[in-house]
Amino acid sequence: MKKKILAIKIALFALAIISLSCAEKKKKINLVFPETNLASENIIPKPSKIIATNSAFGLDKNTVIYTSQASNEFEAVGQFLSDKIEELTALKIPVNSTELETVDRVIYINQSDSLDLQVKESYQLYISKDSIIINSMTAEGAFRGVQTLRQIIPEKSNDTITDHAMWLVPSGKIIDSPNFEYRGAMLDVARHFFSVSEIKKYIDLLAYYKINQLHLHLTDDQGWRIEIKSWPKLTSVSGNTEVGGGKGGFYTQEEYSEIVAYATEHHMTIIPEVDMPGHTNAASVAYPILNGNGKTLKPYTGTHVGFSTFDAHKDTVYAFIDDVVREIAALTPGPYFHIGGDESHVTKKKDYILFVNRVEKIVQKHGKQMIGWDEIMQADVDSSSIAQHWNTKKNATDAAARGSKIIMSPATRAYLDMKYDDASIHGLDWAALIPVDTAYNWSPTTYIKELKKEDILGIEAPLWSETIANMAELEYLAFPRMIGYAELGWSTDENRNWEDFKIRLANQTPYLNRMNVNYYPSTLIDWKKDTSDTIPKN
Ligand code: TNX
Repeated sequence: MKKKILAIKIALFALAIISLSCAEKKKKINLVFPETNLASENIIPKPSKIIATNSAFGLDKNTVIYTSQASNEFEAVGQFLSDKIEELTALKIPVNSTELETVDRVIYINQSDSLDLQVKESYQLYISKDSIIINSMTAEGAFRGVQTLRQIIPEKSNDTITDHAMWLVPSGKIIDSPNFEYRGAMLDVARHFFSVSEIKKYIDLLAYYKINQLHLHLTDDQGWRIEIKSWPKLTSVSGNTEVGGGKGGFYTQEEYSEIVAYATEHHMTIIPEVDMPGHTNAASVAYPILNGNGKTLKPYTGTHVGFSTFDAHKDTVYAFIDDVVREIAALTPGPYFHIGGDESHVTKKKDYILFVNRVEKIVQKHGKQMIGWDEIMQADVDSSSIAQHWNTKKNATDAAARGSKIIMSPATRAYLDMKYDDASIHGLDWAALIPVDTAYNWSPTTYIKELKKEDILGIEAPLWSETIANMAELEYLAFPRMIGYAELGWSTDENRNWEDFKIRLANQTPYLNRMNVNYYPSTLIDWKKDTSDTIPKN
């Protein structure tokens, strides 16, 4: 039955293409395109396979988008593509319109069960003179394919081929699949607060490079950033402080849901982090009963770490955590809840272990999978819980030994808050200086040689915000390094090469400028200056 429906779908689609290309032949038999080369386009992350056919698809006012009707999600991906084409070209491309009169060419976003599509994010992109077809099993895969397509639509139209503007998309075939299922960025909104609109802009930029996880570090010593209705003082008292004495801020539950919904539209998972038992001064200032360090509490706006802790022996603490996890889990469609667990220097080791063991049960009770910084592996955590490696190799190898997956965020390679070099105006340097090439030139698979590829869930680049207080400063540290981390997550080691990446990165400036991104203009990169030339391959 399923096969029959599929056959009908394919036949209908073929008919549409044939009738369109007939119309094309009648009207525009003479379209002659300059030679193109899909294989030398500046696509990031690098796709698994590209075969160029050296012609072009002419994107113009007579192009339409059709999508699979398998679910509404495919139509939403088509609408997303149409919106992005409009931002770039001002063309208004209809999606699933029923009026076929003026159609010359079609972009078809197709649900496919082809065995060549290995995982849900895999896609195939076929570009010919008459049609562009994106095949994928899921809307998520189609969305990743759409990002590739966006990257190969030129900034400028060609106005000499026909009597109206046409954007020439190089023809050929791209077969693509992610190397890691988890490709993340983390933003610390606790040390400095970032608004909903700033986070949305970060999501826009991350999604363009196929990042699929955004981890929000929502609480720390300096502030608590998410409304918890059953413990209102968390935000009424501790939502208003931040590093350096600024005004801070917090997300109401409605605003947080708005971020989650925006991420979902971009096929991105929001991972909430409530850091504990350390990094909890702000929570204890609001509710002193939680405090376990025996000291007098006051708001903290400095940048030291490791002085605060919850009391691991009080039932009230676990009742509090149960409420917090319950309320946040209810706003979280994604599978993960991050409990922090780092740098609990004033928690006794046996208390730390007891605490993590109990909190894991709470996270599981609310239907989520626990992630924690690598220290959590000192406790007796379940193999379903995930370690985020930032510092201690032994914690990562212990995680693998017990069957837990690992997210790779080694501070010396993947920390976006490290300075690029001595001239950097923002950032810290306790782990390393991380220039753009060092950020790119390592492998999440072999960085800890005792780990196997299967032990690793993926990569995440954390951006701690002690030294950054606004979007321009965030962008300075995140870009261009984040673009390299996106490639480390998606492309295989065999398919990555600094010399080749460097050129593709240099050619991101039209996009970054259009998005008004304050990227760090590293002198390691020969940045493309304007939109009329392309930095050539050697
Ligand atoms: C260490 S990395 C921390 C954070 C700081 C960061 C600054 C980790 C799990 N903890 O609390 O913000 O260094 O680079």
